[in-house]
Amino acid sequence: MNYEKLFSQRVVHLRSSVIRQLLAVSKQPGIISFAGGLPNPKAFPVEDIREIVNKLMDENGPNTLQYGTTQGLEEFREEIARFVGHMGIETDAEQVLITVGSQQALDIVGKVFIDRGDVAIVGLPTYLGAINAFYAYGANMVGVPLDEHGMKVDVLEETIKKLKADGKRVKLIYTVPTFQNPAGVELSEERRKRMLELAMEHDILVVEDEPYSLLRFEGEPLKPLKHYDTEGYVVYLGTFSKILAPGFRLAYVIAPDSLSNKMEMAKQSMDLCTPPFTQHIAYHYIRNGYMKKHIPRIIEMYRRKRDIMLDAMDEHFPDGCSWTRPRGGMFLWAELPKHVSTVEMFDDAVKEKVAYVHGQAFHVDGGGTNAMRLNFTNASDDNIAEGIRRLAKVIKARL
Ligand code: PMP
Ligand code: G9A
Repeated sequence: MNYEKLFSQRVVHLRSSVIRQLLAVSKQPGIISFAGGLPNPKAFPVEDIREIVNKLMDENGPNTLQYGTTQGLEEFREEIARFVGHMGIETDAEQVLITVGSQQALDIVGKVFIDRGDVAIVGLPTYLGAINAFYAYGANMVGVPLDEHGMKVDVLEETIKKLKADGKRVKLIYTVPTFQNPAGVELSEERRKRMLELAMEHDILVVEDEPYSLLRFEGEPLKPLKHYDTEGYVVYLGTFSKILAPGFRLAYVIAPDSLSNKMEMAKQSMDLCTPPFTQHIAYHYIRNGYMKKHIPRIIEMYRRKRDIMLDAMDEHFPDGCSWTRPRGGMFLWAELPKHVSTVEMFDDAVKEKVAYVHGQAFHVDGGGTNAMRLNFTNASDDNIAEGIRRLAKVIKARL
């Protein structure tokens, strides 16, 4: 059968994710992987979950195994509304839509907003999963560079004006404001406000994707853009993947009712509903105070791992390399001398049994050729130090 003849036009826009492909490489024996954005398995609260599941089965078993509403379990949505209230987002259960990971939320955003050729503005670099989700709907992705304070809003303004002058339809700005994936940087308060102002001035949606904001090792929390949003320009995406367990595939979108309804319709045809089973567990996890105790434990572990990685890089990486020093999250971003291609170097690294994601994967403009993203949360403490030694050896050989 020749499927090619039958494929829809949409498949042209489907791209395979380098990160997903690398998960297989990471599983090779002896490899120390800084590639995938995987939480540390020791950060999964296995015993607490066992306790909650037993209790749920005793008290409410059949209910957790039934279909649920597309919007999500009502008491869980109410709990989430309270949870984000502590971060400065004023909302209610009606504005909360539970999704199968925030990856699904990105897909829903694409489905609801992007027609072929519509512009989505993203960071240089930005999260690969968002690039692929928007690209699948035919988005024209335009990049705006970041520095240590996040997306450069002056360049953002110029970019929007130019795109509009060229007759382009700019639909959304995608941002990961806190401990950005992949660069690890934070969008400053001033820039958050300016980004929202620009969105309002030019009638563009802001998609604020915040998986990492609660994994803060130091510094004062900044308010989300959604906090400043009185007019419904911001769609906020949160997830339990990094503060509970990615295997739950549980996340949420906060959007004004009219938009939330449209997103709910888009979700109906994808999966009918997010698994009620995991929603019930997560609801108990937050409601009964487990989450409050758990997050500080993850922070302590990840802060230590970040420090081990930074210390090892200070010791072993050669001159001419630079890297970010994230104050939270799961990633740092390293740049090597311009002539070193991290795509070409990857095979050398795998031979030395260490893996990373090359910078180009996170660039919509072909940039990032001499950069790499390093995840510091998944490997054991000893392996972080050893992996950095191996990586430094590979880089030195290239230089
Ligand atoms: N957005 C960003 C910025 C991410 O880093 C990730 C996961 N690495 C996701 C979305 C998807 O997360 P999930 O689907 O597990 O909620
Ligand atoms: O496993 C995934 O695809 C989620 C992690 C994303 C990342 O590494 O950025």
